[in-house]
Amino acid sequence: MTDTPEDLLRELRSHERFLLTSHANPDGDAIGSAVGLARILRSLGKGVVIWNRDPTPRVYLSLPGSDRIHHGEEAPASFPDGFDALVALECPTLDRTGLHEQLQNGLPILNIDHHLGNEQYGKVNWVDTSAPSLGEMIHRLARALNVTVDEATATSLYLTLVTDTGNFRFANATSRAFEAAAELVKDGAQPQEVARWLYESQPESAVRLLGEALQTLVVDADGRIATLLLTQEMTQRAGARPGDSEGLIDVPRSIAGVKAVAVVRELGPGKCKVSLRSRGDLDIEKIARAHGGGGHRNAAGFAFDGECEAVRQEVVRQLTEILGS
Ligand SMILES: [Mn+2]
Repeated sequence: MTDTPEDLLRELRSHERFLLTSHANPDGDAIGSAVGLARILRSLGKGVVIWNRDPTPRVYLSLPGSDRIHHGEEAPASFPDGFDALVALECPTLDRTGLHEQLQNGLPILNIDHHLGNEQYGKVNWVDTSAPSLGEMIHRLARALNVTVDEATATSLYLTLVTDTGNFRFANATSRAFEAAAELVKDGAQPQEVARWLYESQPESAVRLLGEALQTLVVDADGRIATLLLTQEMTQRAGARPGDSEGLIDVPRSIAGVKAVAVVRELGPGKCKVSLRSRGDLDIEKIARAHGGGGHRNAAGFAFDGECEAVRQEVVRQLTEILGS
């Protein structure tokens, strides 16, 4: 565990107007960490605007404050002149924001992340790859800043632990994850509410999309690799909207004996995005990194040009290679 760096605390105390951003296609950790940090900084009297390139997935919109996140390629009002610092959350490179060009404007960048391979692109960099979620780091930051964590902030940060640890099932469900969760519940986090948002608020289209995707299930390598495809045609048939495929990857992952899972998502003609998950020591991050993507040892993703089925076969080939025989 790395201590909250003094230089980061100094930067946070000395600036007044913060722009917070996170990665494209934000997940629960990206949203919960940003909303939590925004509340912490506001409680210190600072001005904060959150700007993500992509909209907040529907499942997280119940989180108080998530509806105030600015999204799109266009900058929020008074950016950059009305700001004096930029905080990048969960981004191993500034590229991952999808707003790289807009964010190159001379504002000091405070880089807070828990991904392997972070490129330390900030004026200040706090990267702790052993943190179970970025929200756990934000929780520690709140303590270092002597901020009292209120109920809404605690719930935001608790949500990051639930989503990044797969509901406390993944390898990162460490004692630190449970300790942070216990502290946050003491501070007023509402686990039942979070569970209802995440697991009992599915739109019909998401369930229909799951039905479409499951028909493409292929299991390879003697039952060790499971893959799904998600084409634009399937998305249209299900009437699905962005965010409806969140959590889809956990379904093939639930098959007994499966060590690695891939979902190949068609973004446009000849353009795909590959999401990978693995169990145990199997490091799929290196595959993602070789293709210009990134992530963690057990969860990573990257963009790949090609037709879906061809991309699937290539991904299966590479997964088979790292699995060995
Ligand atoms: Mn994370």
